[in-house]
Amino acid sequence: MPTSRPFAYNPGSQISGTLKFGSLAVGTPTSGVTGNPRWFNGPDEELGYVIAQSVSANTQTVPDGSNASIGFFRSTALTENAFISIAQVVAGNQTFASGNAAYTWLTGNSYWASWVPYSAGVFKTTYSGYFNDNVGFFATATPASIGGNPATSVQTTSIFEPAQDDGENFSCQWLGYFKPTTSETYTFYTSSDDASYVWIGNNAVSGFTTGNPTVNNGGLHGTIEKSGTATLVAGTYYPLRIQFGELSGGDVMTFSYSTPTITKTTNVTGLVFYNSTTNGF
Ligand SMILES: [Ca+2]
Ligand SMILES: [Ca+2]
Repeated sequence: MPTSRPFAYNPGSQISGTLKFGSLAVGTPTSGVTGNPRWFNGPDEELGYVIAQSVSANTQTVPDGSNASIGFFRSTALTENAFISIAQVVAGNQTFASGNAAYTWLTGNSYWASWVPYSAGVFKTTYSGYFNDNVGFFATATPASIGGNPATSVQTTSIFEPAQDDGENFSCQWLGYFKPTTSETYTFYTSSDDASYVWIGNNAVSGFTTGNPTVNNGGLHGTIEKSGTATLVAGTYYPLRIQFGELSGGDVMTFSYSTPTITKTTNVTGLVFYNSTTNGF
């Protein structure tokens, strides 16, 4: 996710290259926007969930002392409860049972929110061709059903490429979020043949390279397990990207995790989510 993004008051038709929510224009994903209408950077989304609203009559005071027609709210933490708390204030002290329920109300009432409509599971796409440790491969590769790998699928209980030989020269990418149940250091593992990588956190969305993965299990090899760690906060949705590829011979990818209080397991039930609008983040 971007750390902040540009907003403008736009009661007119949608501005090319932006999203329109009620009378708000929202720049996407991170690029600054210049020219008319006047654009404002929203609050840093790494620090909390952001809600933006249009303010009629140009009465929202902004830091330079002028007035604007946009106002922002930001939750105190990147957790579901913190988002619900601020959404309930914005909605006039309504009670929301979940972040998704709050998001539905907000977007239905012309607010923009950085909350994602989370659905259970991670979204897996399988592609023709071996990515060969080129993390940009997936952006232009062609989805295909290969062996036991559907072209697209959602994995909710474990994240894997089947241990059987599913063919040659293909790659898989998984996109979504990992929401830990505990605040501690998580160790993530992939056991793969051939290369695999895991990114947890904002690098998973943009800026991911073979130099900054949480788990680096790159290169051509038979089944090898590699691991890496990340210090996580309970209840936070961390962006998750996993890449894997098979050149020839055996093929498998198994994802697992452990912590000082959780025995190593492949079971991610209830811990992984994806945005079903984008099939990713
Ligand atoms: Ca194979
Ligand atoms: Ca292989």
